[in-house]
Amino acid sequence: MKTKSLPHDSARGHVTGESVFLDDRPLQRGELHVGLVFSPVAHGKILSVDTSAALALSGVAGVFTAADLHHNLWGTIIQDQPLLADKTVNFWGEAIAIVAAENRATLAAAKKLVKVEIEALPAILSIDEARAQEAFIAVERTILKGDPDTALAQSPHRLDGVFENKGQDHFYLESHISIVYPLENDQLEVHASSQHPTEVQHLVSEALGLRQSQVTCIVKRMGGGFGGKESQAATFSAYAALVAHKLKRPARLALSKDEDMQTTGKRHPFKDWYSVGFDTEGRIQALDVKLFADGGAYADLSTSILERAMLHSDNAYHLPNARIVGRICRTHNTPHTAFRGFGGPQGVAMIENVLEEIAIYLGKDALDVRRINCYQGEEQTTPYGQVVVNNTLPALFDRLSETANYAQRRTEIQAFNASSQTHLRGLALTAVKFGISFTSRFLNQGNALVNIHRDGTIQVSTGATEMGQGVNTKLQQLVAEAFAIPYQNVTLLPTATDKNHNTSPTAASSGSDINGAAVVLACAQLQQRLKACLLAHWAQPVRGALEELSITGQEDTSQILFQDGYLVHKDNPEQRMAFAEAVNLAFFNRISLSGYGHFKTPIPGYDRDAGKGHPFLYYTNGVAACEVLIDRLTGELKILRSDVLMDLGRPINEGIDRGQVTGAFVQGLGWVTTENLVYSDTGALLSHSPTTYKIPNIQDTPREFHLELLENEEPSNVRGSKAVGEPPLLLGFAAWAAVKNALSSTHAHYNPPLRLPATAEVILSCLK
Ligand code: MTE
Ligand code: QUE
Ligand code: MOS
Repeated sequence: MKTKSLPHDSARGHVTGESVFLDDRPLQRGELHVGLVFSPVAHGKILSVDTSAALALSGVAGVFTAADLHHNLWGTIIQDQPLLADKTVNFWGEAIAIVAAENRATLAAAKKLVKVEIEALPAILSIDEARAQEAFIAVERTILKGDPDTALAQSPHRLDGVFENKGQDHFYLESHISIVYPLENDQLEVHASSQHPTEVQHLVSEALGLRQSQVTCIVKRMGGGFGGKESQAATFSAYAALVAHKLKRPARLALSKDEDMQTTGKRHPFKDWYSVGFDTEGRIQALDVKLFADGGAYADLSTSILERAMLHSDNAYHLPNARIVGRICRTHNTPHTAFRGFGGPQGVAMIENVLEEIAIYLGKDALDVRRINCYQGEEQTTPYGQVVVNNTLPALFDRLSETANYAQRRTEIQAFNASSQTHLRGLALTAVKFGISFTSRFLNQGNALVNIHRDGTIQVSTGATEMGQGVNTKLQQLVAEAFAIPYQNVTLLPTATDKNHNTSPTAASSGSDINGAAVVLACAQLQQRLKACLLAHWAQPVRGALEELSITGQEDTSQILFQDGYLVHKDNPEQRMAFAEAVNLAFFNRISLSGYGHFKTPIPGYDRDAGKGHPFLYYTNGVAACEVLIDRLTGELKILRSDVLMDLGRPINEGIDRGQVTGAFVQGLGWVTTENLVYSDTGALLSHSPTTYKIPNIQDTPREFHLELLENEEPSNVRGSKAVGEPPLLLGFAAWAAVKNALSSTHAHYNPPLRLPATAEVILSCLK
């Protein structure tokens, strides 16, 4: 089988039900069911918490509050959030108490018996209110390039505007869950559905006052993460761990879908104020923009998310002069968190909307405006000072406008819109240039353990967690290719902090990059040892009874290759040894068959105080064209056709990458069109189930979908590949731009005040 499109290692298991998710683990003897008591107000003062009635209920094993924690403050970047609210509550759904019961029914009854007295206080629920009250988290950040004030004053044309985009729920199928087993000597075995096992380990140990070496976190797989299980998953493990540690019984905490949606963080809503100066062709001369993110009640990952939004405010377009200012609003919403794109989509939506508006203002085709602003050549510099090299953007634009038949369809759409009384069509082609690497340099490292067994099969473990994105399959392929053995002989182990420690979250699309590179390093050590061992054996095949091969690791072994299950002399294919035989040769000569690789991404990094630097190893680029149909009477939207073209370098597994592009693109479509989070005026989420929160279903996907990958190779990354997980989500914005294009087509220079998401209701209100 060609390994290029080897099926996802869970493909069969997910369909047959064989794949084990956390809640599939059988209950242990004495295992407790754990649940949380949540704040029923967005902001308030806690007057009292009375647990006596709950504790008195038969079948209740324990009720815990803030005072039971050794350390009650957490936060991935800034420690500002209590695990259990103590004096005040700052968002609707904030956890106040933990209840542990013998069964689910008792748990549900006991949660209702915990009496919390709260004096409600006025709540800040929007970016506007937070700005009015100057409620912010962390400091204001600025990226400055050139002289935007002068350039703006000297530009022939100028537009000023406000752009608003709303949040998005992760809608993973598996809600937050954790199971904790108490072991001897106060050790804990923590099973988590988390993208960041190391953070789980660290938070559990800190919250309970244990040493980090007493806590092991294991992640077999997640039923989806999408960023929602990057930071916040750790808290649910801490709650379950408290119960397991205090009561010395296994403890399981599983949120219901409604609890999960109501209480956990979402994609950050943003509101941006911009001024843009441009010439008569639409070429941008200066951009001056202020981005405001709704961070919610606590910092969570907001500072890094805002940073990525600011670093993507250029997207694929060269800005000769720019001022990009960012600020996080402190509101009484749930603390918002990582979500596929990590602020990138919010930055990109802002600039793509600006380009659409420039086109409307000048009466030009938006593709022409985008094409002349797109980064050209190999020397142009981003606002933060990184030079854009290996730039495939112009080629992507030019190829997709051809293959999607853009010009001809534009003419047809104009004719259609001129003739139809009931419908409007729109077309847009947007781009993505997504920076790959964490913008905090220390996160760009990974480690891998590769163990070869005596029958020639291999077990591999890294810090990468499997959430459906297929990282295990990619790592399996890298190992199988390194030794030229069948992929079936390579097994990926569950991620666990006792095998791979100090790991980064599987995030920033760099899971396969970083862990893949670490795996390749570990394999290289083993390759070198096996080859050196074989050379020594060939040099002296007959030895005395106690003579042992010895190797230094420095031997020149370049004449030996791994081919088709053998180690082969490159000049003499007759001279060869089967892989498993070579493994045994090494074993009997007491040579280590375990490889450990540590990789760090070779980048200088980003100085956030200066707003300058070289944060990214490379960019993943792509373009998408979307054609939409709007019902003028109802505002209803259909996506008629989407064409996606991406530069993913030389994919490790093309099938998995195509799946990632398709899934991310559709998730992006949901964000920009139907996924509408509706809150009560007191800050409770009303749309907290699939009946009220509309994610795309099969009917909402494009009727016609074309996906092509550009042939390329990324010289700086593992095996020439490029990261794929997040970037295609940002291409879903093409649908939004197409809606704006359709709405604007009814009157010359009409700039519809379209918000994001463009729900049917919003579309209807913009029809002129
Ligand atoms: N694909 C699936 N099926 N499920 C997920 O939860 N998460 C996305 C993306 N693709 C996700 C997914 C996000 S937010 C990221 S950062 C990457 O996968 C992480 O994995 P990678 O770095 O290995 O690509
Ligand atoms: C992209 C990301 C992350 C990021 C930066 C990115 C991310 C993440 C962090 C982060 C930053 C500081 C910390 C920390 C984590 O930064 O996922 O623990 O102290 O967690 O550009 O996806
Ligand atoms: Mo992905 S938002 O970086 O977990």
